[in-house]
Amino acid sequence: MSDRLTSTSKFLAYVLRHRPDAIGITLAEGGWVEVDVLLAALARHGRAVSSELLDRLVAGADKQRFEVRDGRIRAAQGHSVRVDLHLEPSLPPPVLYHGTVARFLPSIRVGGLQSRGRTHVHLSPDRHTAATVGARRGDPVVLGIDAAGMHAGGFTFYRAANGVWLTDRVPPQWITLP
Ligand code: HQG
Repeated sequence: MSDRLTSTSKFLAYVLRHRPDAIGITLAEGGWVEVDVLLAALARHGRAVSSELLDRLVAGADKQRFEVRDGRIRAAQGHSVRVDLHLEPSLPPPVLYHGTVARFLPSIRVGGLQSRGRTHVHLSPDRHTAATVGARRGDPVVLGIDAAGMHAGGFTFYRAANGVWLTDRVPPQWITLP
């Protein structure tokens, strides 16, 4: 991605996940906003984005952060503002992965994985993706999650449009620590 695409993608993720008020918009049910309303608000706040650039961002191969449907757009996941994405509960693969860093392990050992500032804990379908997520914070550590066991134990899983798996929390007994 070009620098311009990357910085715009990050700013849009910030607005649509965390701070819609930063450009004076509110998110509708499901976290959606009209594309026209979004583009006008971005322009009003000195962050003009053309609809061509937005299309390239949404189609962008890298992270699929956004979903567009019926002239509306939303972040696929990662929210801290309270939104209900109306995702259907899904049967997870037997094992999922979580990328983190060593300094969090003592606390994860005790408290399990918690959603922290976001609405859900984020889990990856493969080790490589999890390592990339962990590497945002330092030397990555990949944890295995017994998703089959959790699911059998009554935990609900959701698959976001971009393949990220979401669940409310992961108690320590379901985590394989290094
Ligand atoms: C850690 C990116 C101590 C957890 C990625 C993580 C992802 C604990 C951090 C998405 C803990 C939360 C989400 C506990 C969890 N004690 N630390 N009990 N429980 N943690 O950013 O999963 O670029 O909210 O290990 O690709 O890192 O934004 O979650 O390190 O999909 O599109 O607390 O963000 O996507 O950090 O990343 P985050 P995450 P984007």
